[in-house]
Amino acid sequence: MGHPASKHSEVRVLLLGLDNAGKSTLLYKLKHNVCVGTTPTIGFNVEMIAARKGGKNVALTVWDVGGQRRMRPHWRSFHHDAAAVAFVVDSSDTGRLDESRRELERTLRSKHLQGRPVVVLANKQDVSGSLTVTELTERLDLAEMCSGRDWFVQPCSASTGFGLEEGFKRVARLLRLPSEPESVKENIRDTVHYLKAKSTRRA
Ligand SMILES: Nc1nc2c(ncn2[C@@H]2O[C@H](COP(=O)(O)OP(=O)(O)O)[C@@H](O)[C@H]2O)c(=O)[nH]1
Ligand SMILES: [Mg+2]
Repeated sequence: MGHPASKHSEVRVLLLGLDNAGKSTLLYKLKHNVCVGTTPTIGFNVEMIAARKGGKNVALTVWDVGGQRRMRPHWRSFHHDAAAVAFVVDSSDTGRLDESRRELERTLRSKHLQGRPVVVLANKQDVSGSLTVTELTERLDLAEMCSGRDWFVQPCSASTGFGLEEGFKRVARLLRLPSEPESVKENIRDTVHYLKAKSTRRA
């Protein structure tokens, strides 16, 4: 359960991808278009984005920690309570697709990210000759890599802003709010207590 006074849930989204994919540009663009607040931090960028989910307000804190080599030892703590992964790919850089695929594969192996949804942001769609969503999906072998979790490929351009809002709406749609599994657990616990109490009374 969230804090009773809090009107919205806050969930962490990891913004990952190779260097030069466009993560910083994308976050900057989001900040100026759809962002509700910003927290200056050391060693990484984070922006808070307002979203809606199931009639509720959700604040997505989007963490860009990828480019920082010295942050790598801390990645696990970032993975720990991440609700979703937004993975940025430079769709115009076919030469680095294999590297991108390996990076995503490595990320998804993290035990903290099991079952978490992935939205691949097929960035730089404004560049002529960039790969389409279908081509990227095949070349990154996404169906295989993301089996067992929800995933989606969103075409976008961090330069123009095209597709960014849609991408994060998709993130909000696919993720599970932290309170969801907990309230299910609470329900189960309450039910077990109730049944136990009944059966003791009857015995
Ligand atoms: N044409 C184009 N260039 C982009 C786009 N997004 C980022 N870039 C450029 O790609 C380079 C790397 O972007 P940056 O945000 O620093 O990538 P990061 O290393 O992932 O943070 C910069 O020169 C950006 O201007 C895009 O959607 N279209
Ligand atoms: Mg950057």
